[in-house]
Amino acid sequence: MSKRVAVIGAGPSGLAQLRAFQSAKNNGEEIPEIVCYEKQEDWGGLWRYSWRTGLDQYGEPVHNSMYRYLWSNGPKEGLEFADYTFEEHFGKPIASYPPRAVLFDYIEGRVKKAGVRDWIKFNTAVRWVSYDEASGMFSVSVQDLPTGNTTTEEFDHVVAANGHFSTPNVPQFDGFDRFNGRVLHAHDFRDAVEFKNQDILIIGTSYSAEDIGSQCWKYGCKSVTVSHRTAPIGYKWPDNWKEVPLLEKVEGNTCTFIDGSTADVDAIILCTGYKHHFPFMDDSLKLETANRLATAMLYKGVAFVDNPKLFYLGMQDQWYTFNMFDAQAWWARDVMMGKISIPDKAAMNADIADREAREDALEDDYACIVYQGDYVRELIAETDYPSFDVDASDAAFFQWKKDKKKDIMGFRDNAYVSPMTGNKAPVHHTKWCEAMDDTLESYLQN
Ligand code: FAD
Ligand code: NA7
Repeated sequence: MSKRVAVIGAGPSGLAQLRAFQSAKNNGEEIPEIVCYEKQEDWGGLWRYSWRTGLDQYGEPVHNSMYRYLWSNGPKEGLEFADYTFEEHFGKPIASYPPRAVLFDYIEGRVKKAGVRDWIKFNTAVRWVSYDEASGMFSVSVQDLPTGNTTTEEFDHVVAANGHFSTPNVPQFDGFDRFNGRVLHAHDFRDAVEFKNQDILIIGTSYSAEDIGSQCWKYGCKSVTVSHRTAPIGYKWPDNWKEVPLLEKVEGNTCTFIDGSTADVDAIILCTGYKHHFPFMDDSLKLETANRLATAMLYKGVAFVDNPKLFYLGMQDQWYTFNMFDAQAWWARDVMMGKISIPDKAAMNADIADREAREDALEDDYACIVYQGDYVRELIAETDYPSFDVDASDAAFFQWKKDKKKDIMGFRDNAYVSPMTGNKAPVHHTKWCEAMDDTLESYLQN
């Protein structure tokens, strides 16, 4: 097979694509030549922690949005790889909410075993992707960051796996330019200890708001105020935590909210989400979508309708993560290898409209979980990705939602059943609130 495939990014989605091809190769199939471009010096995407913020040593925007002390925000039983279980990697069952370093180790374990590192060009940023109708090929221009040299190569297919939680959405509020403390976006948040003994204001009500607030609380901030645009989060928060309507203005250190109430704070953290950002894509190839379960422009949530030789992985809002990226990568692989055919454009657009309508009709988070679980099931049924008990993953997510409602600062102390092995995770040795050491060595102790 003389085809060539470019994969952009070596985070969980890009690595899923490499593993999908390597698995076909292992089964004796002839696979295309794969070149994966990764702008960082190592793999793992967001799970590879970096202390840097702003621009990196090459003047490149820092990709990392994760912070120190981050533990999985959902149970690991919802994200487990079907072809490489936690038990296989760690040699024993482990607790349900692993810290970042533990999940990085797990992600890395699978691709180390697969032996795909040589397919990746590290420190290489993709600068431009265009498509030539006449030749039917993509041109991919990349820059080697250490030398600055730019080169261009031709590919039959491109897989964009560059993530969408890296370019911050940064609204502005009146008085920010005169605020006497630090204003930062979640993307630049690194260490909760910085906010010890401080009163902090968080804007936003989703995962980053919840978790960064909880981190700051755990590591000793004086108070947390969370400002919402749509609705409060509504958990039973600790006494020094309150929820207020949207921020109206800031004068000195005093924040005034739209109901007229005020709070004096030392720092403001914008947990206002991220943008799908593809500065390297020609306009005709650029994905434009909201952060939702049914992405616009993507047939089966993966193939770009205007040019289905191009695939986007992991561009959905995410309940399911690693095993959803796998389902997408195996499906995209089989399209590229001619095992799955792409219908005409009208049928692809009908597929997207149907997914959007079904998402719009969902009534609550539980329905969203089932919707995305069904999507994973749909894709894996079309490939040889090991099928697994998606209902059991849904069940772990359901229980997680209930556990959060019961005790928002204690939900990570619970344990769930693996959909892959059927084994229940052990309860972690230390309560999340008291576990200050989040190293892999500490987490794995019995
Ligand atoms: P990423 O992990 O973002 O990887 C993309 C890769 O592409 C990066 O390595 C990047 O360097 C590379 N890249 C980007 N642009 C270029 C370019 N131009 N050229 C070359 N390479 C490029 N998920 C969970 O399951 N559990 C969690 O607890 C969880 N916590 C999260 C916490 C935070 C703060 C954030 C932001 C996300 C979290 N997620 C979590 C979701 C996360 O999106 C996924 O787990 C996963 O990292 C997505 O993988 P990805 O490969 O699609 O993207
Ligand atoms: P999300 O889940 O996209 O949430 C963004 C939040 O920001 C959400 O609560 C929005 O409120 C709020 N938002 C966005 N713009 C504004 C403005 N202008 N004013 C006030 N509030 C605003 O992003 P997260 O960072 O929390 O999570 C991203 C991923 O990181 C996630 O998958 C996790 O795994 C970790 P809204 O509800 O729209 O009113």
